[in-house]
Amino acid sequence: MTDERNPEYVSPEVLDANLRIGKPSESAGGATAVKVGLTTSVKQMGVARAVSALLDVNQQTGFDCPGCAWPDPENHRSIAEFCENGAKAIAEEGTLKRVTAEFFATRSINELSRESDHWLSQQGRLTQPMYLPKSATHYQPISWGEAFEKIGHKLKALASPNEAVFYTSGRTSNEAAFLYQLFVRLFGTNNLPDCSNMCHESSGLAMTHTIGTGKGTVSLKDFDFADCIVVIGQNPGTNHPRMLRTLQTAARRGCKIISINPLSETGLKRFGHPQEISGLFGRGTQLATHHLPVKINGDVALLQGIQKAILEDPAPRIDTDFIAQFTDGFDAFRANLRDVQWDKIVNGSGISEQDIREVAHVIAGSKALICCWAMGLTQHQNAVSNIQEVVNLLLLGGHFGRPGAGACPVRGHSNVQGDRTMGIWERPSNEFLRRLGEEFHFTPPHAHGYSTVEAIEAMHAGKVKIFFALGGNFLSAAPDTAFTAHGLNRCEMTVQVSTKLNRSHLITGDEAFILPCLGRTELDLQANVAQFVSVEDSMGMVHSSQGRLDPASTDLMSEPAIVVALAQATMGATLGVEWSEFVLNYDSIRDRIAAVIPGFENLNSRIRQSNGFELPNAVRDLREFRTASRKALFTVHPIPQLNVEAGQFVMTTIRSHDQYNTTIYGLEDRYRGIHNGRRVVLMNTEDMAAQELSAGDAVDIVSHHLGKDRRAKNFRVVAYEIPRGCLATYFPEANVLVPIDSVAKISHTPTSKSIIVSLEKVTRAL
Ligand SMILES: Nc1nc2c(c(=O)[nH]1)N[C@H]1C(S)=C(S)[C@@H](COP(=O)(O)OP(=O)(O)OC[C@H]3O[C@@H](n4cnc5c(=O)[nH]c(N)nc54)[C@H](O)[C@@H]3O)O[C@H]1N2
Ligand SMILES: Nc1nc2c(c(=O)[nH]1)N[C@H]1C(S)=C(S)[C@@H](COP(=O)(O)OP(=O)(O)OC[C@H]3O[C@@H](n4cnc5c(=O)[nH]c(N)nc54)[C@H](O)[C@@H]3O)O[C@H]1N2
Ligand SMILES: [Mo]
Repeated sequence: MTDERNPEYVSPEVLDANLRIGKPSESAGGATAVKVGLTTSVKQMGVARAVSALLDVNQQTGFDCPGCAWPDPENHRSIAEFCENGAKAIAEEGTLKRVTAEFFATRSINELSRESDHWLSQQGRLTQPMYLPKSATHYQPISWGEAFEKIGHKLKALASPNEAVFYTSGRTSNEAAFLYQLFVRLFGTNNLPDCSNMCHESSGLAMTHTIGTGKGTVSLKDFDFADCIVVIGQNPGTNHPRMLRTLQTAARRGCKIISINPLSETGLKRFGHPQEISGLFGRGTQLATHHLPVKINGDVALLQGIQKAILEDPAPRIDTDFIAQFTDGFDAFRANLRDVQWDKIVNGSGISEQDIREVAHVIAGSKALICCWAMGLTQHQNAVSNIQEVVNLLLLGGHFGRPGAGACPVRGHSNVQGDRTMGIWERPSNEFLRRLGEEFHFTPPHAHGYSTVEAIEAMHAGKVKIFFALGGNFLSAAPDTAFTAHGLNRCEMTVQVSTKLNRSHLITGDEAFILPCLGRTELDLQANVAQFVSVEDSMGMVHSSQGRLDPASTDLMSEPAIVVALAQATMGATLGVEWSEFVLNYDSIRDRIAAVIPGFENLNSRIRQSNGFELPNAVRDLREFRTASRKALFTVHPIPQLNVEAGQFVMTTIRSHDQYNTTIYGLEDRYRGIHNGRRVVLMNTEDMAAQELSAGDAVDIVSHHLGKDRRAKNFRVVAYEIPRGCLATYFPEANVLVPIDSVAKISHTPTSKSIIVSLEKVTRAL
């Protein structure tokens, strides 16, 4: 029996039998993107459902694409703002395949856990609530009422509310997120870790300290005025494909585009817009005018090199008025750069002094500079420094609070930014808690809760009894998969609110629940009235989202309804909180959001405007820096030195073109030329020769941290254009290698982009 409840935690570690390696593509988008997007949609949803869904996505009255948080253009959205990976995200949710009670009756969780992530992802939509009793081997159906009763009973019985952890992934709407954090705080804890802890946490904290806001400082229209755009540590061709259109428009105006990335990603080379004839059939527009193949985690060195080169000019082209009026710390910053030696910069970044000077020349000449970044900067030990160096670069030229310029952290999940605005955070500000408490007449808990990594450690220490997840796939997204699995196993109860089957349903506490919910694309009827929700994109635009597709099953609940039922089962009637009214009409939730969250005044009328509305942003709109000193801060950082021994490498973990985080759509990473497989490690050919490895060899990857080794078996070596000393492989297969105790300073984000590893050639029989 016990053996049956001890599944294997990670994907089966088997070599991909049919792996095929071709050449990386030279151009992104084009006819192939349309073909793949449409074929996937039709295959999953059938023609009628596919057409209906694709016509509705990101239209002013339709639903918000669950693909990414890149904003939609105002007023000129073409019919079906087409995006291959958006189409795939919609197809995954709109699929006709179903996971039913019979599915679970015939498969134990142990059997299911031996299936690959791809297989799990492709079984279709969850259709009814399921329950895994203590010691049982199979999930069984349960009614919604009974499920909430059991969960509520368990929550009420805890010795302290801090023994429960409430995770959120970033697809949750503002309405659901607001209710969820309200419930959790009324219940008595700030244990609200979220996917942001593993994503842009470093960006938020780095910017709050230096410029007084955790959000980006540009709007989409600023891209029309920029003369130089830096894209650093981000792969928009795959993860934010609609951004390529923005870059294309800028490139056609002659805007310089600088890519800083260890890999030369296809999406930054050329782009053919699928809605243009020339885009479908031509070679596409050249995007990046410069590409710097920085070493993994060489960004601080590189950015300091660029800044040093700018300041070394006898008449530096910097904005001295801005620096004098709006900033602090410039003298110390300049003194530090004077002392930094060029050989340290060149060694640290892997880029020659000449190439750095050339790019510095372009940036110094820019009158309106935008820097965009994503996970390539945020998931390192020195992630906060990485982002503060980007801020330094922008401050030098005064690129804040002026048209066409600013900081642009490109968010991942479609409402991850909104969830934070709604209060999903384990470290809420006192001001937020004060307003929440005043509106709902209670004293919210002030002690900080657990972040994602802290929650996993607390599970291990036996301090967490109940883990509740509103979306996401905590097990596979988190670092150190085996460690996280043991943590979840130690919980008494785990609950997953999900749309699709994933590994977090298989690695559970003593008792487990799967609560299936409506997705973005689906009609949400409450009391026979179609409801809509609101979301905030990466640039602070708030707009409505309303699904129209028939729900995957008649037994799904909406996320707001689930949160309300959970609250009622746990706390019964709460004075001053009209839980049942909230479900009947989401306007009543929005009224309370408007009362608590600055910038959301009159939400119910403004959300009904055709393009929604823009949240205020003091840096962008007023050139106001709300730091302690009311000045923007230059900051000084050491060039990081990772402890890499001979024969070891720094490895980054990346997304393929055919996945959404832990949901694996397929096995094609078309732009990188990798087909029919995912267990690959990309390696420089000179490193391969030095390690006596050939393309196609089977290797285990072993990570090394504080004397502890972790192993992921059976990867194939792929010769790739990547700087020496660097390796790349896919997330989430590699998460077993990410040490739980290797996190970014200040933000505690797992260091998934710089793992110290060695490769061991497989000698066992294959
Ligand atoms: N289709 C699709 N869309 C998505 C997602 C998805 O999985 N699929 N995920 C969503 C989410 S949650 C997020 S957060 C975003 C993620 O979007 P990205 O951040 O673009 O995703 P990653 O694949 O992690 O890519 C990181 C990029 O950084 C580069 N990189 C790696 N290490 C370094 C480094 O040390 N320095 C520099 N300069 N670059 C480095 C990699 O080569 C890669 O190009 O996308 C969102 N959109
Ligand atoms: N090694 C490594 N690890 C990483 C990263 C990395 O780059 N490298 N990236 C990190 C990042 S940036 C992120 S954001 C995290 C992602 O962490 P998560 O957000 O936790 O993971 P996802 O894979 O996006 O979650 C997928 C699941 O969400 C559920 N789902 C989808 N839509 C909905 C919905 O509308 N409602 C509900 N309730 N559920 C839904 C489905 O059941 C699906 O199985 O992973 C992090 N982990
Ligand atoms: Mo993310």
